Amino acid sequence: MTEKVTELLKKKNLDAILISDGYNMRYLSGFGGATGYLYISADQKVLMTDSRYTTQAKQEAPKFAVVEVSTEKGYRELITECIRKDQTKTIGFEDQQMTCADFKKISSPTKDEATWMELGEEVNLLRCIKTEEELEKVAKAEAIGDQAFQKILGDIKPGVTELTIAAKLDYYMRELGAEGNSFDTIVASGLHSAMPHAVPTAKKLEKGDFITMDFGCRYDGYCSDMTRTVVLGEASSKQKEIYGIVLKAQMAALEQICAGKTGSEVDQVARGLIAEAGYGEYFGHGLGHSVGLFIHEEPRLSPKCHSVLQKNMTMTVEPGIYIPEFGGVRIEDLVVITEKGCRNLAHSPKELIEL
Ligand SMILES: [Mn+2]
Repeated sequence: MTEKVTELLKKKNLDAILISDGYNMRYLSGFGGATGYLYISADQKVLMTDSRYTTQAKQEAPKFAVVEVSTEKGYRELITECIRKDQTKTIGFEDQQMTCADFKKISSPTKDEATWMELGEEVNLLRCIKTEEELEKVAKAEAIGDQAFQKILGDIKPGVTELTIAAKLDYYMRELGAEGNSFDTIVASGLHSAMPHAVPTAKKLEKGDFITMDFGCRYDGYCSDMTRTVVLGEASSKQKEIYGIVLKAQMAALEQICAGKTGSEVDQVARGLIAEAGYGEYFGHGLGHSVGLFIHEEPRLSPKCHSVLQKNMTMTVEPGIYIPEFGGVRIEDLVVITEKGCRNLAHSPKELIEL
C-alpha cells in the first residue's frame, strides 16, 4: 500500500507524510494497534508507538522501522528527528483526525523549518478501491451477518426486549468468527423503528411491531453492514405498503448501480421512487456509504455526493421510510461495484418476513 503514498507525495508535492489515523495506519503499514504515528518519506518508513504495542507492531508492519516512545523521547521528539534527518521541507498531516492540541504539540519544534500541510480526505481516499484480498474480508464479514440474521429470527418473540435481541445478534456474530461489531447494533421495534438510528431499549417486542435490525461485524479488520426489517405477527396493509415501497426502491437502486455513475445518480433512483409513492419526506438520510476498515467511508450515495463510482468500491444500498408515531422500514445490502453492475454480498431474504 505504500506505493499509494509515493503517488500521493508526488501529487501534493510533499517530502513526507505523518499518519495519525488508526485505520490509515493499519491500511498503510499492517499495524492494527491504532496507537502511534507513521512517518513516511522517500528515505524513511517509521512506525512510532508505545511499549504496549511494540511486539505487535514489529510483527504486523515488517516494512517499517518500529520505534518506541520513552519518557525522554515522546512522539514530538521522534517525529522531529525524522523530519530533521530527511531535511523535510513539506510534510502532510491528517487535519481531519488530529486534535488541535496534538498538532500544536507535534509541529511546534519544526514549524519554522518545515511547512505542515493539511491533507483533508486525501489519505482516506486511498482506501476507496478495494483489493481482492480486502473484498474477501468484507464478504466474509457480511456472510457472518447473514448467518447471525438467520439465527436471530428464532429468538424474535413477544416479550423479548430489544436489548436482548441486540445482545444475541452480537453474540452470534462473535460465535461465528467476528472480532467485534462494526458499530453499535440497532434493534428498533414498534414506534422506535421510526427513528433510523434508534438505540435498543428494554422495550418488549409486541405483536404487530415492525422490528428493524441494523448490524455489522469486523472480520480481519474489515466491516460489514446490513439491515433487515421484519414484522412480529401479521403485517397490516399499511406495513405491507411501506415495506413494498422500500424494497422496490432498493431493488431499483441495486439494478442501476454500476461503475461510472455518480453517488447522487444512484441515490436519486431510490429517492425518486419513494417520493413518487408519496413518502419522500420520510426518507431523510443518504442511500448508502462505502465500507472498509471503517464503517462509514467515502464515497456516499447521497444527493450531495457527485463522486463517480468505480470498480471494486464497496457500497451499502439502504433506503428507508420512517413515519413518526407509526414506525419505519429500512432494507440494507452491501455490494461490490463492478463494470456493469454490482455483486451483492448480502444474501439474507428480503421478502417481508412475518414471525
Ligand atoms: Mn449502513
